Amino acid sequence: MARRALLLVDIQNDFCAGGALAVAEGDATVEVANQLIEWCEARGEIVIASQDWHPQHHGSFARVQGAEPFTTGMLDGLEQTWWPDHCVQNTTGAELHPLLKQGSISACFHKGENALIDSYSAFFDNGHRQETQLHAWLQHVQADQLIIMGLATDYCVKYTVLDALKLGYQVAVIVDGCRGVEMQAGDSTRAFQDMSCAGATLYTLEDWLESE
Ligand code: VGL
Ligand code: ZN
Repeated sequence: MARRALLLVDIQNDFCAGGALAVAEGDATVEVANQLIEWCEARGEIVIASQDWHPQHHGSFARVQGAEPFTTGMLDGLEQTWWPDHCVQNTTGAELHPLLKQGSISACFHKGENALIDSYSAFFDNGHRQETQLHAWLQHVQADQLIIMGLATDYCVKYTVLDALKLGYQVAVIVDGCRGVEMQAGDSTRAFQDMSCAGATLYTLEDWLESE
């Protein structure tokens, strides 16, 4: 039997208002997430989350590289954006948003723990060199359909969705549950197009709740 899981991507303080890498309207994703969590609770569907979880001196941090935040360079052979320090392990910034209904989250998957490489996808690092526990866990619970939303549209949501599709999951993306960094205007729109072209189905929360 097909099983579904709601995957909440990086709804963490540092990506929300007042955070180190705040995404415009990042907090607006929390209400959408809570409605989807309730929807899952009512149906006994699985809820899981990912957390960006960097060591203090992660190689993607501009400070570590002596670079200006939001410029780019090379990290371990891959093009890399240099970010402000964010989501440092065991700090408040790395915690899930306090208003997120976390009681039903049955597992949380950390990524970005290797200081030498960044990891936007919740499944693999950016070089596809190492895997998190996420795919194995989903296989174990026999989930083959994912509902994905969170932060940030143009980075972690996008790469998580693209990897999920490559791994064979059926993927629904809840568009109004996502917000983007938007380094360039239009990045979020292009990210949704990329996800859709790769096979994801895009829904608003309202569409999703009505279609089910
Ligand atoms: C993210 C930039 C750096 C994200 C994580 O969660 O989208 N973006 N690290
Ligand atoms: Zn990060």
